[in-house]
Amino acid sequence: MNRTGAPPDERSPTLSATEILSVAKLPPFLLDPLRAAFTVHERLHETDPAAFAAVAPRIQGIAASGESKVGAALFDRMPQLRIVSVMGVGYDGIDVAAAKERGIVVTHTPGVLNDDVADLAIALMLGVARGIGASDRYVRAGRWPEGPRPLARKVSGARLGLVGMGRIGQAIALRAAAFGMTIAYTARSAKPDLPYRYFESPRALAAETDFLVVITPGGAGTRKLIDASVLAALGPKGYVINVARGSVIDEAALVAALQNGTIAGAGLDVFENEPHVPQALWTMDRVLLTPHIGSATAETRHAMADLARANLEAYFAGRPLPTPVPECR
Ligand code: 8YV
Repeated sequence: MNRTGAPPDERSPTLSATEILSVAKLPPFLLDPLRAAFTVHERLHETDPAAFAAVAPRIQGIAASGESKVGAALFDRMPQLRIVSVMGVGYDGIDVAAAKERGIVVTHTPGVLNDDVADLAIALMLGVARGIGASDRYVRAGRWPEGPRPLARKVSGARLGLVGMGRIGQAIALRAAAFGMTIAYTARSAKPDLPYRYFESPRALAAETDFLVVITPGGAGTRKLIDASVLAALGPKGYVINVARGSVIDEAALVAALQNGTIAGAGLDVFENEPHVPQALWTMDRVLLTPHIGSATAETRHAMADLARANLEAYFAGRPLPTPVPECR
């Protein structure tokens, strides 16, 4: 028996009656506790539209991932929907304006993934500059006896340009400082408390940068922010690292810039049309590619799952939300 006198395995009657739709393939360490607390319909809108139509009028919460796309059309199927909890810091796939119009709050999981995403940005920067991927393939192909690999590019002491200086941007800057890098950034506005040089545009920043690291939110406001002109400003010795969203870079322009030698290389964790990566990049040694793994460690994904669940539970228990998105605060 627990403190309320109910058997320990009994769900709270209010919560268990609350119906939740998961709109993404969520990990078991989020889905299982959600199932224990709520009635969860797993991607029913995709797998069984008829069954979804029957339950949609009762659904009060959505559990989503950072890549989920949810907008007015889905909201309108669920008149009782009150909360969208995103397991991810990015929520550019959620139409927050449409949610707010319908009295739906949106929450996300900031903070807990800063270290991992910053670590991956550094790993991609070092990896592409030092040719880690290509070197690994060289050894595995038994080619070392042919001779040494071409000389690589030194990272320590180089110029880092951050596109975005939020929580994760600052975590990247701290790490880069330990590599003796000169750090500059662009963002919507200067952050005078930070000791880094501010540039008003990505193009101006790129012109003074060796490694341009993109870590700004996705969405309409940043779509194709990094275009052909920014890549041209970065120049033939410059590298692009993207750990933000594929939408922030004009991918066709990036592929062309890599093919033409307009820039030196790229380390990419995110793409315009995931999980599809332009085939032109597959064979290029001057790029390092990872499949959107910025936050993908066991420690961090568990922390994100706990926070995503805490937001849902707080909402339905009438407690303050731990981490609503800024527009819903
Ligand atoms: C994950 C992400 O891909 O946090 C984000 O914005 O893109 C990622 O951490 C995803 O959201 C995990 O559910």
